[in-house]
Formats: sequence, C-alpha cells, structure tokens
Amino acid sequence: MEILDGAIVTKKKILVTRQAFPEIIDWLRERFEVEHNQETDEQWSQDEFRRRLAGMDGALTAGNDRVDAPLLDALPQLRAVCNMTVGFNNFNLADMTSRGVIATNTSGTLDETTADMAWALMLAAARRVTESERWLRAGHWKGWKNSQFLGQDVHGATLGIVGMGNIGRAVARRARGFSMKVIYNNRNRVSPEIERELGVSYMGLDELLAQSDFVSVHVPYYPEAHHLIDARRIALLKPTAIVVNTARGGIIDDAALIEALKAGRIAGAGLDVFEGEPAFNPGFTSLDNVALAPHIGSATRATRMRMWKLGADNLVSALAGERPPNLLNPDVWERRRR
Ligand code: 8YV
Repeated sequence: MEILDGAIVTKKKILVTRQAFPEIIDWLRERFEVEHNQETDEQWSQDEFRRRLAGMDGALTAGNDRVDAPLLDALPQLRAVCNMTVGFNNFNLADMTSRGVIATNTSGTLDETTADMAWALMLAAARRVTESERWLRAGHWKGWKNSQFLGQDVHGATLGIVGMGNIGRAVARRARGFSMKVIYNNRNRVSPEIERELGVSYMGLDELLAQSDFVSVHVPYYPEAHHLIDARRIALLKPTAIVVNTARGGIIDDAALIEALKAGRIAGAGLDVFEGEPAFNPGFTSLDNVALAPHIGSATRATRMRMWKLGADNLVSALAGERPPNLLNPDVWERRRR
C-alpha cells in the first residue's frame, strides 16, 4: 500500500522466481509489492511455486518455471507471467490463453550472445580445447608431439544450421569470417533476400546432416522438435562431424548421441543444453570428445541485464493494462480489449 496525493493506492503484487540483479528488484519495488528469491536462487518445486504465487497478480519467471492448467487453476487472480527468457517451453500457452493469463518472453535480447556461445563450443570441440586443458592440468604434458590433439579446421568447412531464426542468423553471419559454406534447414524457408544477405542455402534436414562438417542447432523446443535429431539422423552424419546444441535439451536424442560419440561414428559435440537438465546423461562425462557447458548461452552480464529489464517491462505493461512488447498470446489481449 502507498499514499499518493493523499489517496491510498494498493500496489499490485508480483513474484520474481529467480535471483535478479538488485537494481531490477529496486526498479520493480517502485511499482509493485515484490516477493522474490534473492537469497537462495534455488529452483522451487511446483508445489512451492504455486504456494508462493498465491495472491500474486503477476510473476517474472525463468525457463524452468512450469506454468500450466493445474497451476493456473489454483491461482485465479494471476494476470500475467513474464519469462525473462526467450524460450518459453515452460509455458503451456493454450492453458494460459484459455484462462486469460498474459504470457511474454524476451525475444531479441540474447541472439548475439548465444551465437557467440555456439561458436565457442564449435571451436572448443573442433580444436579439442577442453579435452587438452584437462590433460594439461592433470600434468600429462611432457613435450610437443606432432600427433598431440590433432583437431579439425573450422575455417573453410561446411556449417549446417538447423533453425534459421535470430540466433541461427547470428551464427551464419559469424561463419563468413571463417570462410565457411553455410547450409540451413528451417520449418519455413527464409526469403531469397535473407538467404543472399547471409550467404546461406536451404536444404532438407537429412541432406544437411549428411553434408555438414559442423551442425549447430537453433530451433526452439516444441513437441514436434522432440528428438528432431534422433539415432537415424545421427547415423547420417559424417564420421568427422561435430554437433553443437545451444538451443534446448530434448531436440537431440542424448542417448543416441552418446552412442555415436562412443563408437567414433561422429567426431565430437559441443553442448550447452541437455535432456532433463540440470540432471544429464552421465554418459557424457566419460567422453573426451565433447565440450560441455551448464546452459550458459545467455550468461553475460549485459545480456542477462537486458533479459531481466525486458521481462520487467513486459510485466509492468501487462499489469498496467497496456499491451506488453513481447506478448505471446495476443488472443488474451484481443479478448480484454472487447
Ligand atoms: C536462459 C534460455 O538463461 O532464454 C532462454 O531461452 O535458454 C536461457 O538464456 C534460461 O532459460 C533461464 O532459465
């Protein structure tokens, strides 16, 4: 509650589910009554999430906070859930829409940063950077040898990009500096102008996998994308191929990927995301030919700040009755306007 020009104004209540930068919490506090998770930053169980959301008008959420019918039915006062992430596979959009709950994401905030990470993993896997560092730290280096950690050239190779959205395009632009041939697959072929500008050619997914030296995955997770790259498709890859995933766990069949890596049927992988993360298939840890990272694709201070700020802006708009900039379910909005 706040007194404004002598009148008592009740601030709306919001929940911030993960630890945000303090200036974001301060900014939100000027506008809302804020409950947060600043101290622990632990992922709450679904029960705890529901309990903490009781009485809230809105929430600022991260990628693991599941919002679906069972949760929403217990929270009839909830008006808006705003992800501070680009991916929104934690939302059941149909459930949110049918209950009139606004959903937003933060598209456009992390494209270049995630593209940088895809390249970091591609180069690390190709040049065996993490593997050779482990070996060096373990004290094995006794001197130079011609055959030590022979890797693969990235420059001049063929890069297959699966998913030509904003991040896929940012990856393609970087490939120019490496003189790569870039082929891509996407649900919808992009316009000839964009293909020309990026210097990329469209290809069916199977053919792309068979032709690529490097494959980088940039499709969002949606039900049909589950195991898009499965055992059959992994078998199409060249024995020298390296696969990079900075998109979402579950798009690649991790067990099939591990089999292929173990058997040397492909050369390597660079992975920032895993099926069932933060748990992940323990088979990866004993493989030398994979560079692994704990979902840090967007993890730079500047980018995370942009994500939080845009997520907060969306929440402020949504709860002020203004159309939020990154509205994911316009039907809810249309219904409210009528
Ligand atoms: C987030 C992401 O860090 O925005 C996304 O879709 O995958 C990441 O950048 C993560 O989802 C936070 O939960």
